[in-house]
Amino acid sequence: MQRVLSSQLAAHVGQRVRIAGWTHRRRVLKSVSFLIVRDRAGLAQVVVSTPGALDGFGEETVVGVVGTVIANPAAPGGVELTEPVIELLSEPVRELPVELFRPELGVTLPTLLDHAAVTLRHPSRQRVFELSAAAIRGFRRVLDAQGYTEVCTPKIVGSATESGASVFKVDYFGGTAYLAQSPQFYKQTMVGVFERVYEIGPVFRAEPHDTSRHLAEYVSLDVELGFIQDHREVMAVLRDVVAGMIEEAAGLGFELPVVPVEIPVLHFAEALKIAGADPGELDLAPAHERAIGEWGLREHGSDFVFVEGYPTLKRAFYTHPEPGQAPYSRGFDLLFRGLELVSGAQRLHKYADYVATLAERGEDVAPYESYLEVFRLGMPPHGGFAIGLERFVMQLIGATNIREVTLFPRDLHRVTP
Ligand code: AMO
Repeated sequence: MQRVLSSQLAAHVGQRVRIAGWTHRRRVLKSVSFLIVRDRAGLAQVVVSTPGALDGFGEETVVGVVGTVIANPAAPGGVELTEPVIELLSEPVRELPVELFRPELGVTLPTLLDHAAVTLRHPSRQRVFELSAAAIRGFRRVLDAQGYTEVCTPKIVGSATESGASVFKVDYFGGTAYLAQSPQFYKQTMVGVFERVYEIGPVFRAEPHDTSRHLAEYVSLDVELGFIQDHREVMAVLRDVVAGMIEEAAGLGFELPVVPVEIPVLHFAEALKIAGADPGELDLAPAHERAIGEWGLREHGSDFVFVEGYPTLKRAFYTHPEPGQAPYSRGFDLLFRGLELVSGAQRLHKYADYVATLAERGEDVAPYESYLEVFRLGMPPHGGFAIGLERFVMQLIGATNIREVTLFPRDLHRVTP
């Protein structure tokens, strides 16, 4: 008999059907017992009248149940299965590290993560990752519609790309390679082929910070596009992409913010003033970002604020300076509820500018030769950005720690499960 999902039972009243899933809860009463089966679509109630029939079916045991569907307004979904024949599909489960049938898991973060493969089964945990999946779908949908090509670039690479962020070294057949901190160089290079590209993939940062917003491995949603006038064009694409990601999450039961058609934009110098920071600061500290987030909400009713014109020297070497406005660049960040969600910029596109900027920073050109080749061979003005997926979900649901929205987080202290 073909399997029916819990959410489809209402369409089968009066019929015999087969469901399958995990024993979410077993309630043994005197005259009748209930087996609540959880599948990917939700919960189904099975009524058992034979005494002892549920012996051995501890919570999380995998079962198949053939039964007759009858209406019962008190049951989940308004229906239940009666006259069941229950089949044990997997070994009975003995001791669980957590009680998954409770509406709230109510465990500490270390317990949640130590037993991630099991705690993720809890409906409240599943929803978070359905939200991640929806965000990825929205990202793809908007860019596919605008003529972008999805690319998959290598994650084992020959050089670091993000000065400032640390890099993992790997032994590569006896030589040294690195885990990619970003698809930055490759996505720029691919503008020379496809004009507009995006990539969804893991990136690796040997983060020495033990914070609630940093991971050693996260999912980067990268975009790069050619033939732009300036970074403002890139910011407009980003606005549409974020709106699409949020739109796709509608219907999942989360309260979602509105992305204004015009996201407020602050110049870096103005942002320092609003945040009450020292005018000589070269970057925004987390407290400054929070103050700017509050400003956006107060002055514009917006959860999103763009900051543009970050000082060139504080941004990666490929960032385009703002002509005639030293020390400022065409680099920007998008803050979401007071946290940096996205970094982006117009890039340099002339070989000579790369050589000059690397020299200014006291860096050798040699390690970058294979990346820089393309800039001698005709590259249009271009720019792009990268959204941190986990940061996006974290801010969207108001999680206090990025690890809560990561399936299997990697950080200073954790590489398993
Ligand atoms: P950046 O290094 O600012 O820029 O990263 C882009 C976005 O990625 C997220 N992020 C992180 N998320 C979790 N853990 C971390 N350790 C972490 N580090 C960064 C943030 C951040 O805004 N190549 C550029 C992007 C570009 O210019 O296109 C880059 O990687 O949300």
